[in-house]
Amino acid sequence: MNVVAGVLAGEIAAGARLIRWLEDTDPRGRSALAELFGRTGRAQLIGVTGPPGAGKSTLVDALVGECRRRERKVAVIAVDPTSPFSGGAILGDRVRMQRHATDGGVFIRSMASRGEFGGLARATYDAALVMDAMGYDPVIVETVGVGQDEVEIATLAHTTVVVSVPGLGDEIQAIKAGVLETGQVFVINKADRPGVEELRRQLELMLHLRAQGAAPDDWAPPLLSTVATRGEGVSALLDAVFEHGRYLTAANRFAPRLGARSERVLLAEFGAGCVRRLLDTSRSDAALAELLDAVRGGRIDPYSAVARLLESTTIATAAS
Ligand SMILES: Nc1nc2c(ncn2[C@@H]2O[C@H](COP(=O)(O)OP(=O)(O)OP(=O)(O)O)[C@@H](O)[C@H]2O)c(=O)[nH]1
Ligand SMILES: [Mg+2]
Repeated sequence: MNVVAGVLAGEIAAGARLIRWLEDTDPRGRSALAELFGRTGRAQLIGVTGPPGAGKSTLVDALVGECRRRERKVAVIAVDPTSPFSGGAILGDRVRMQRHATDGGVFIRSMASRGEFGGLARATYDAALVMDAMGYDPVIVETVGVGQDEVEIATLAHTTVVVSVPGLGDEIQAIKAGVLETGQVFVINKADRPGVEELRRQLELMLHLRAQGAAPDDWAPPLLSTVATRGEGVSALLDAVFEHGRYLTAANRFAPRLGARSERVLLAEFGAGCVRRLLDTSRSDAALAELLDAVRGGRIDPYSAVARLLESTTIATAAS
């Protein structure tokens, strides 16, 4: 099977294989992606984030159902909650998502947390590109809003849906600040629970404060409520999300979102590549090996060592 042709034809097996290659940093993945890249940039990437147990998966599942009713091909990236904050829920997610398992218009992928910093964000970016090239639109990414990786992923999305729930105490505190400031659609899930009014007041205040620093043509984030388990409010939520997609397109901000993301990937990958090369070089370069040894031995602080590296010709050769 030609993977590129398969992905462009929307074949799930081809897409799954390419995503696996990319996760494993198999060189075939990068070259296939290079061929596909021109066919990306169409899908609206929707991040769904919020505290553990907020009902994100239930909500995503309901959004998938709503997309299918509207005859949209929809993909989901579920970031495996391997963090201690939310153990165990992924199994439930899988069971719930099973009802879409035989529907070719739905493509669901789980991503496990990577050891390296930012690895999860990159794997998500890669998978989203593949799904986009396969013709899925929207692509929904579910993340638990607790870590830096999650904020990274939220900033990857065209539209970030911030889910909060009543009854956690200081609800606003449970949402990562970066996400609160950048979210485009706010939703109170579990609106069948007590405490909805208090939470609504908190969120309205936050949005009010945010609006004071906004330009007149900036998007005004709506505040909605849902009962995901019963599908209530889900259609209105999807409307709001698509409305934001149209806003971005009209304001010429749709493509730049992904472009900015690609630029960050470039810089991160370039940095990692330089470090790899530097370490390789250190095997044959005595001065460099000595400097690394001095840092390990505590004879020089790492910042001074970096300054020395940047001045030396070694790094210039290593990076070229
Ligand atoms: N009462 C009520 N319960 C809900 C609602 N939405 C989800 N739940 C329940 O809340 C629990 C957690 O739902 P999940 O969808 O797994 O939540 P999550 O945010 O994906 O959880 P993690 O991925 O572990 O962070 C489940 O038992 C759901 O049935 C709702 O609107 N009302
Ligand atoms: Mg979940």
